[in-house]
Amino acid sequence: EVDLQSLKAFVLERVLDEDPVNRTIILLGSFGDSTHAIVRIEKTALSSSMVNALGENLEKVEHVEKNDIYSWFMGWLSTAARTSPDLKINVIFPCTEAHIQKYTRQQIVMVHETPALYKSIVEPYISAFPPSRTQWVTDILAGKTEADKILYRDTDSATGYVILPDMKWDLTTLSSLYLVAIALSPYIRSLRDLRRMHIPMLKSVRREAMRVVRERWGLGTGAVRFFVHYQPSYYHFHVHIVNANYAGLMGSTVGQAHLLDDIISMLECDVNEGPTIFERLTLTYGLGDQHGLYAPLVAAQADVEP
Ligand code: M7G
Repeated sequence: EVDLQSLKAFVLERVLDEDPVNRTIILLGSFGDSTHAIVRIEKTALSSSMVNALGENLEKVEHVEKNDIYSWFMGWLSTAARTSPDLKINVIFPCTEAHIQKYTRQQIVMVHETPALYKSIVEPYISAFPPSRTQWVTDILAGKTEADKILYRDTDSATGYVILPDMKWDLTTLSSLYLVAIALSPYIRSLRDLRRMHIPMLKSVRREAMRVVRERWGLGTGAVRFFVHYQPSYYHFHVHIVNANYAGLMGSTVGQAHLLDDIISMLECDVNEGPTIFERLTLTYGLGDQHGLYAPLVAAQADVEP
């Protein structure tokens, strides 16, 4: 159990990544023993209540510069103004080498994954993950964790799924609303496994998520963006559901994010007998140099005619 005490005891080993635009920093370290922990720290969004009473809440300002009609300052909030949290902290403990790789700043290279490369390199890579990698998914689906957060559940074992807030979301800032829909079935590991028979489930995710965000948060039609990652971090099928206006979003990069609406449409257009569209497509995406697929896929690119 990670708590304030362990966070206070955190010993930094190195900074894995930092992003001044998103106001995040990702640290690798430990809570005093040899077990690695990743701590991701993000400055929370400004709450309107704080800004509404800016006059009362500002304790100190330092003047930086003035030029004609332009002035800029650094400001400090009074302790009394701190009614909402300053930081959102995500901890992965104990973390694996795969987590360290994922959160380490990386050089990206675009690769083409042909169906043949999927079969020879990617499919074995996915199959090699131990089930413990998606223990958090299993626990959610079994109702063991985050049970009080479930927003919708379709219990059909083949076509069912759950919708709940993504751990990326702070649960309050509507403009960065982030939910995730997770299929109950473990047999769809990624985009590559989607078939026409999954269309009803995909449409149901779209419909029910729209209903949930309308009923709970008053968001209208078209207010959220549905997408699927390829490559994902976790090979248990899930759909990202994110406020369409959320711009500062990593993870919606071209190549990695595939619109759910396009996926549904592609499956619907795919009326051929034989291998289905996601078995036939060459998929192109960026891979970081720390990714487990980087070395084999980059090496194989010489044989690919894009
Ligand atoms: P992904 O496309 O596999 O990987 O998405 P990404 O992290 O590179 O985007 C997995 C999604 O599940 C991400 O949006 C994660 O933030 C989210 N997620 C991961 N974990 C471990 C949890 C969790 O334990 N609970 C919840 N609610 N969401 C999680």
